[in-house]
Amino acid sequence: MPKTIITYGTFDMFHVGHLNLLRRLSEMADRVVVGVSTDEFNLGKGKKTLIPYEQRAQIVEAIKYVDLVIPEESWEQKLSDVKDHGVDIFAIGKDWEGKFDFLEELCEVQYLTRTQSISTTDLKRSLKRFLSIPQEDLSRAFEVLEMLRRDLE
Ligand code: C2G
Repeated sequence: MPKTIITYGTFDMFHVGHLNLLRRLSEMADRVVVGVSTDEFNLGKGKKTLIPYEQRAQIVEAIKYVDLVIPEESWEQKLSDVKDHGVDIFAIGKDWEGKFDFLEELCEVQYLTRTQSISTTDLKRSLKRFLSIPQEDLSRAFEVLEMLRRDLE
């Protein structure tokens, strides 16, 4: 019997950590279903995404390891999703360890090791740091770069 696996996530600023997780899921089952958190649901999680839901869902859908994308709109939907999609395995990163054990009444639950040294939070922090550089410092930096470029010509 082909196996179905499901996971959920925001997948904002898609990076290699997200890709590694989705690849792992495709190695654990024949069919991969991904619940992508809607913008409204994320606000409830205290998360404001940079990339809107429609685009995040399109990106995840385009990943070759993924067979189906569904919107994640509530915490409660997981039980019915597992039933509706005939899920055999629920898997998610270890940052959620123990949080979804209640699903064990319906399917296998696995918490997977995360990819080290990459996260959307860190990417956002770097972007914020870059965007907080005073305008005059940025223009000065570009002037210096321009002079260097001319010298190297
Ligand atoms: N992830 C990973 N390695 C990283 C970063 C993320 O393996 N370096 C995994 C996370 O553990 C998660 C998935 O990628 O399983 C998606 O991560 P997020 O987009 O941060 O998902 P999150 O907002 O935690 O949403 O109902 C559950 C939630 O929807 C999970």
